[in-house]
Formats: sequence, C-alpha cells, structure tokens
Amino acid sequence: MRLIHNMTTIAECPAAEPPLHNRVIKIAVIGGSGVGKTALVVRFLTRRFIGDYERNAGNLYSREVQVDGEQVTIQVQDTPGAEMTDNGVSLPDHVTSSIQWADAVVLVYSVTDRRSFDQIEHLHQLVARAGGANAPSVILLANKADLVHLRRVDPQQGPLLAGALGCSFYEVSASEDYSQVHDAFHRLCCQLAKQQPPPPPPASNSSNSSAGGATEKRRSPLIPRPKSPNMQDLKRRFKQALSAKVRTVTSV
Ligand SMILES: Nc1nc2c(ncn2[C@@H]2O[C@H](COP(=O)(O)OP(=O)(O)OP(=O)(O)O)[C@@H](O)[C@H]2O)c(=O)[nH]1
Ligand SMILES: [Mg+2]
Repeated sequence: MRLIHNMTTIAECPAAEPPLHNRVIKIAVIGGSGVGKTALVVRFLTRRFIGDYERNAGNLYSREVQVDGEQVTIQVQDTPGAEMTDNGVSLPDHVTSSIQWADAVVLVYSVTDRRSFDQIEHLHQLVARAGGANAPSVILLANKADLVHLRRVDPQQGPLLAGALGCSFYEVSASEDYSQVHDAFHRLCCQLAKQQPPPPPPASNSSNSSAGGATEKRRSPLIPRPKSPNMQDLKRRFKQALSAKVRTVTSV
C-alpha cells in the first residue's frame, strides 16, 4: 500500500518532468537495511511519518521547493539497504548508478544499530570510488534518536566519524521531529543550489540551448530530457507556414 501524498514518484509517473528552467537538485539516500531511509525521505518531502514503509522500495521522488527564495526541483533517490559481505559492504549496480547521478549523498545509520554505523566508512569509500572526479557531496545522518533505551552508538561517535570523513553531521528522529530532518536536507539543498550554475533563461530562440551545462551533463537517464528548442522552433515555423498557405488546421 502506498501512502505517499503530495509528491510525485517518478518511477510510477514517467511523465513527471521538472519545469524546464528550475534548478534540479539530485540527492541519493544510502545506508544499511532498516535504518529509516524511506522514513526520512518521506518525512522530508511530505512532513509525515507513516511508520510502515515498503521495504527496499528504491523509488525516485520529485518535489518543487523554495530554496533561498528560488523555486527548485528536488529529486531524491531512496535506495535499498546496503548489505555487509565478507569484503565489506556491497551495493547493487543501480545504487552505484544513483551515486553517479546524484549531486549529493545522504549516508544514514541508525543509533540503535551498531552494524549500520560500522558500514558508514565503507559506504563513504564506495561513494568516493563510484563518483570518481565528480564525487557527490556527502552528509551523515544518525536516525532514530528517539529510541534512547535502544541506543547502540554513543552520541559523540557520529560527529567524530563525520569529522574524519569531512562531512556535516545531523542526529535526527524521523518519527519524532520533522524540523531536524527538514533542517538537514534543507541546508544540503541550499549548499548545492549555491554550487550549481544558475538555470538557463527561458529559450526564446535556438541559440539558448542549455545542452552543454554541468547540470545537464549529470542528468539521469531516468529523467526525460527536455525537448530541444530547435525542434520546437522548427515545428512552430512549420505550423505557421502551413496555416498561412493552406488555411487549414494542421497538427504536426
Ligand atoms: N522509533 C523510530 N522508528 C523509526 C524511525 N525511522 C524509521 N523508523 C522505523 O524503522 C523501520 C524501518 O524504516 P524504513 O524507513 O523502512 O527503513 P529503510 O532504511 O528504508 O529500510 P529498507 O528499505 O528495508 O532498507 C520502520 O518500522 C520505521 O517506522 C525513527 O526515527 N524512530
Ligand atoms: Mg526503504
């Protein structure tokens, strides 16, 4: 059963396309199984905590939000839980693709699950390796802070690890506190929006194509590409020529 409201799951709605001239911020959420990745994504995008989520859903969500007064499209890739193997942590190929697609990765562990904390360093290495020269920004989220009696990771260990990895750290509870979760994602979005080049202005003619921009280069194959302005211009001129000569309604 899907209980997600007020946002679009791109995987379920292939027609969903970000407005052409919005900045697009792409975030992948990665971590061990059951740490609360889906709960965090849903909390951030809908403000709701439902409590029962489809396991390993791996959906891509999209939502329009205001960042520093600017309307941006945020795309968040939820991913299946990473599994421990004899050689460390393994990630399915499509999660590696998500890392390469993303502008930023949110690494998540649960304070109630020591193994999920121990995975973080391996996951950070995999993110750096998968991203290569284009490695995405990373933040570290410790989730389930409300479960005080079940805590297995000391509060000071998260910031220490984040310091060693060179990333920001937030301890949150997806179930208890929307503002902490919102704050963590929102700061990340602000930082990413500042790093990106401004979106191209609305194209009035064929010379305004944005195909060479950095944002465009990293666009996922999952996301439909905008129509070429050249093609649209051609169609418009073709229509004009037809209606002037033949004076009939023609569709192209
Ligand atoms: N108490 C508490 N429970 C939480 C919190 N976040 C998630 N949960 C619960 O933890 C369980 C797992 O949450 P999910 O969001 O499905 O975790 P996940 O990381 O997406 O799991 P997989 O997709 O299976 O890897 C669910 O029962 C959630 O209700 C939290 O902050 N506090
Ligand atoms: Mg999940």
